[in-house]
Formats: sequence, C-alpha cells, structure tokens
Amino acid sequence: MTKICVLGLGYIGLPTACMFATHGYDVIGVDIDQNVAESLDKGDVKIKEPELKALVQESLKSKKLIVKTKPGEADVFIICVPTPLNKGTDKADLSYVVNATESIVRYLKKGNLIILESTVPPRTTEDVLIPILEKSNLKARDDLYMAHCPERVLPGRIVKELIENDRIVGGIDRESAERAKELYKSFVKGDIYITDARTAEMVKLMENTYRDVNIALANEFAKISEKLGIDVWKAVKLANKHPRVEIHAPGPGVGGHCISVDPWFIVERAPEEAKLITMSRNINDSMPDHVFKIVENQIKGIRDPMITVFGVSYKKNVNDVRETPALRFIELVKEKYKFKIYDPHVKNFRYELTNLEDSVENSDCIVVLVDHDDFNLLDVEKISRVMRTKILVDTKNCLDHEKWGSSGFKVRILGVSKNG
Ligand code: SAJ
Repeated sequence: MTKICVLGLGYIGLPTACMFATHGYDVIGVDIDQNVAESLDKGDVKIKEPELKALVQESLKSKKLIVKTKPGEADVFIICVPTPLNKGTDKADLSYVVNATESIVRYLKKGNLIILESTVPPRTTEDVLIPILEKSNLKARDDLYMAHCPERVLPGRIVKELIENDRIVGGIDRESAERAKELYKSFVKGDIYITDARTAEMVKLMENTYRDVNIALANEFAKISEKLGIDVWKAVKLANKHPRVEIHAPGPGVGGHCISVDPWFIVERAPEEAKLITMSRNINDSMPDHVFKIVENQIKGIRDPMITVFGVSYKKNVNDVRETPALRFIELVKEKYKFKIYDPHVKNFRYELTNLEDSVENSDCIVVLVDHDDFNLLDVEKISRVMRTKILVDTKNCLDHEKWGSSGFKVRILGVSKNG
C-alpha cells in the first residue's frame, strides 16, 4: 500500500490529504503548528469550505489520515506549504518550502516521489528542491522522482474543484510526471496533462497573472469611465457581448493569497520583461486609495463623519481576509475618520468587527467592499432610519440601488461618475 506524507495542512494540504485518505491511501498529514494538529484531532476544522469538515472527519475516523507535527517514512511526499510574498523585497519567501523539504531528507528512500504543490517562481523545483533532497545522498532522476503539481482550486469551491478541475503535472523527467499523474488519477475526474517542472511552475503563475492583468484593465476602465461620465458596468456588459471579449469586473482591489501575490513571482525572475505584469499589480494595489478618494468626496462637509465598512474578506461569501484590499482602505480611513466594520462571514480581523445594527447606527456613509450575498437581504428601510447621513458607496455594483435610493440614500457606484 502506498503511503503518502502531506506537508502543510492548510487550505490545500488538508483537503488534498483527505482526498488521498478517502481514496485508499494511508496518509500522514503533517503540520508544524501544534494547534492545527491538536484541533484537527478533535475534528475541529478552522477552514470553512463546503464538504471539508465531513471529509476530515471521515478520514480521521477510518484512520487513513493521521495528523502529526513531524513527517515520517513514506512512498510519496507532497509539499503544500505557503509561499508568501516578502513585502520588503517583493520576492517569494521560500522559507516554508525549504524547511518542509529539509524536514523530509532524513526519511527519503530510493524510489520516493516528491511533489511540490506550493506556488513558486519558475525553476524552484529544479534549483531549490533538488539540491536539498540530494543531501540524502540519493540522486534526483536516478533515485528520486520529483514533480510540480500546482493546485488550481478556487477558495469557496476547493473540494469540488480538487476533484473536477484539470491538473497540470510537471516532472523533472517523464517517469516522475507519469508517476505523479497515476497518483492524482485516484481522485481527479478532470484531465491530467503532463509537462516538465518549470513549465508547470510557469503555467500556474500565468493563470493567476492573466486574471490580475484583466482585473487591472477593468479597474482602469472604471477610472476612465468615471472621468468621462460613462457607466463602466453597462459598458463592460455590452463589450462582453462580443464573442472574443471577456472583460473582468472592477472592484476595490485584488486580495487573496494567490492573484495578488503570484504575478510578483514572475516579476522577480524577469523584471525587465515583466512590464505589463508589474503595472497591473500596481493598478490593482491603487484601488483602495481610489475608493478612499471617492468616499472623501461623498462625505465632504459632514462634521466628524462616521464611515461603515461592509465586508472585509478578500472576496464574496468567504471568511478569508488574506491580502484583503479592505485593510489598506481601513488604514486610510482610520487616519482621518471614525469607522465601524460589519462582515457576516469574517470572525477574526485586525480591526474590531461589530454587528449590523451597531455598524450603521449614526453612520454617515456605508462603503461596500465585498459582494456578500447577505448584503442583498438587508432591511434597507431599517438601516436608513438609524443612519445620520444616507450615503452608499458600492464598489462591487452588487446592491439594488433603486431600493437604497428610494430609502433616501445617495448612491455612488465605483466606475460611475454621475454623483461626483
Ligand atoms: N476580482 C476582481 N474582479 C474580477 C474577479 C476577481 O476584482 O473580475 C478580485 C476578487 O474580488 C478577489 C481577487 O480578485 O479580491 C481574487 O479572487 P478570484 O476569485 O479571482 O481568485 P482566488 O484568488 O480566490 O483564486 C485564484 C483562482 N485562479 C484563477 O481563477 C486563475 C484559483 O483557481 C486558484 O487556484 C487560486 O487563485 C490559487 O490558489 O492560486
């Protein structure tokens, strides 16, 4: 029986470990954080994803998944640790990948397969992982199989997409790729495409960069539309009627641990060439400041204004606040104004969260930063009765503006300049 050791039990590692555990493999799930291991053992799953909790409980109950803080011997090692951006250098912080790789060296045996799932700058599998693994005195290609198999799942749909999405498997040689493909075939229903490791690394980064550049274009269209007196949302909708056009949605910026980070991994390897990618990142990062300017224009003349932020997660209907553009926006607000925050999904955030009633009491301006479905179920009349000034800034164009308007709100939508 093949034994798999999954390193890192986060958003990707945990569901991946469970997938293998529920498809016949014996899995050791390793997380160096004692708290993660302890709470998982109690069946307490901190990551809120549909179906995940049941999957974890099933895996643990059957003992096919065992959670530990240190790795052990296995046939396959899968590394799923974070690769955050080092904010000082704008380069990938590979320390988690390096530490995880070093932690398995002593357990390696001839014939082991080592898979890197973490998103990394191109050539990391070859230039960083191979030298570490070869400290075991085993040689990559001769004794060890290695592959980069990037995860491609969308937060909020992780379990479903793990099963259904196509996968890219990049081996350091053909045999490595074939072996990794065989493994993933156990639960992946999508197609599995084989390539080399550095192409797979680049493919992953290209996917997220494609999205980032397209969102930057949409954000630029929003700013231009405001200047020229055009409704960007209507214009985008019509432009997208063209069979080969798919403009993305503008918004208050790009968050999450993927799209706002990964393009920098290309820039770090080819800064001279990556001009469009760099500019797009900067455009998206400028959006909270742009929204702040809109808000300041709206509240001009109000004495000691109170601003209410609706939504701080990085996107709709999730509790994930990693890299959320709301943080930069709140930091700008906090310098000059009073503020309150309401988010029906988020429980932990750097700033205090309040309930709906408190958040709107005596407020002068609601700023919607996230298009949570719950915001469309709000009792607008009730909110309007307790607000001091009725201003709504909708950066996602997600609310029923007629309804808010008829309750007395002055509505300003990002990308639509009619109200100044
Ligand atoms: N956003 C916009 N406008 C849009 C689309 C998104 O402003 O038109 C914003 C969102 O509000 C959010 C950010 O972009 O702040 C990213 O959200 P997302 O839903 O586009 O993507 P993520 O970060 O949740 O997940 C992405 C996915 N990649 C692609 O769609 C190419 C996912 O498949 C990847 O697995 C994931 O990154 C990852 O782990 O790399």
